[in-house]
Amino acid sequence: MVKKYRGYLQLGYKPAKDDLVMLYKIKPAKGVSIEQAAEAVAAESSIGTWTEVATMSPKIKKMGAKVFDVDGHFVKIAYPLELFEPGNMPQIWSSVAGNIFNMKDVEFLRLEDAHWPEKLAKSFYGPKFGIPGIRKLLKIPYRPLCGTIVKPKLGLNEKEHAEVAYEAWSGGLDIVKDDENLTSQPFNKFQKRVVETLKLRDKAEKETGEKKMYMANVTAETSEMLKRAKFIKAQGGEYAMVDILTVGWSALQSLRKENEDLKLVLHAHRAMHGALTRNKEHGISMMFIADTARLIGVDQLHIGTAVGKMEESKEEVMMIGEEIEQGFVKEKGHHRLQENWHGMKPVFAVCSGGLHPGLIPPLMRMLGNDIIVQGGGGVHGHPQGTKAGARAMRQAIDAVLAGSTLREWAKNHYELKQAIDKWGAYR
Ligand code: CAP
Ligand code: MG
Repeated sequence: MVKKYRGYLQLGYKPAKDDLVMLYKIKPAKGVSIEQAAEAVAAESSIGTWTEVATMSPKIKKMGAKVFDVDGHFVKIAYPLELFEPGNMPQIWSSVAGNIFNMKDVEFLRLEDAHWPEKLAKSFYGPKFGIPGIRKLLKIPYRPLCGTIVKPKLGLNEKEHAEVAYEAWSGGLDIVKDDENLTSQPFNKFQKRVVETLKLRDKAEKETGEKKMYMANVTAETSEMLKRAKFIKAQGGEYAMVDILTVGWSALQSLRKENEDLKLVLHAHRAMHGALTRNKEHGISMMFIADTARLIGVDQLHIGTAVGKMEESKEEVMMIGEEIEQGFVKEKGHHRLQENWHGMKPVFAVCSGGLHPGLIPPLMRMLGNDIIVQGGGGVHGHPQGTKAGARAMRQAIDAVLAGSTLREWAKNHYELKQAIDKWGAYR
């Protein structure tokens, strides 16, 4: 194959403070060297195309991305800041997560991570509340937060939905969330659901003396989504849930901008991420999606569980948890680049998907207390129903905090006993 991309290979270049650094895993196409494939990626994602063009100038050449490190299939590329429009996430993705996945020069390409320069990072809002803000709002300083997703995913009407939420709150859960595909269908309209559910939230708060949160799903066309978020606020809601990949970065940025005034806690669901993240040879990592979500400014983000129903490794879940919750993270293997979040608030990691009380101990051992534990099936599937399921979840968390095993704790906690009789208990 003819060498078409020239000048992008600058091994040994030391990235400037303002460069955006990307880590890719590249499997070159047959007959293409890793260096050639890396140059093709650097060119197409910055200033180049498949041939030299007469309109190129030495000044523009300088703006080209630089392949500065090649280690086996792993390639690091530095991008000058001026390639990017501050505060425009779609533009950044169009550049470094765009055309390059479909180039003939690469057989496979996986975007592993980014290191964001301060100037670019700070052009985004970042989380409004983050972990400290959420803990303050809920008045829960230390323990993991605990929630449920109303199930069945679809089909309950507004009043039935609110009743299920009420049972969950009464049983001891902090948070109730809509499922990702419940928005405003004829059988369950958004506005009526919010009104009914918040009514019972108030009742549950009065009865339990605890703060209770309802995360209504605002996912919709952008202007409609903003209307729904405003409606939540007007009704006294404190949270909005959004499916960040299906609405897209532009819509998420609009919601975050509106949220400067609304001041809702933003919960980020990530349906569809598997289409990008699951293939470890090709696509976009959850790490990069998580970076993007933190920069734009969600307050809570699903990161997986490693012990539940979704495919993901323990290492991956832990690394993403650190990435969104810490102020500084070190480079790790070929999966994560060093990151300094420049004071940007930490995002609360949400663990959801196939969880039940018996899985709480390994989950907390793996990720600590700064997690939001959510169980859908693992709450409403309890032999005695939702309220007992909620109790069993809280009991499992209490057991771990008290340093007890679940089996020991279950001797005096009947709901927990029933849950582990059904689903088992893990250490
Ligand atoms: C959990 C859940 C979540 C997925 C997403 C569901 O329900 O509400 O959407 O787990 O997980 O509908 O499946 P269950 P992730 O507790 O009943 O499994 O974001 O990690 O992909
Ligand atoms: Mg769901």
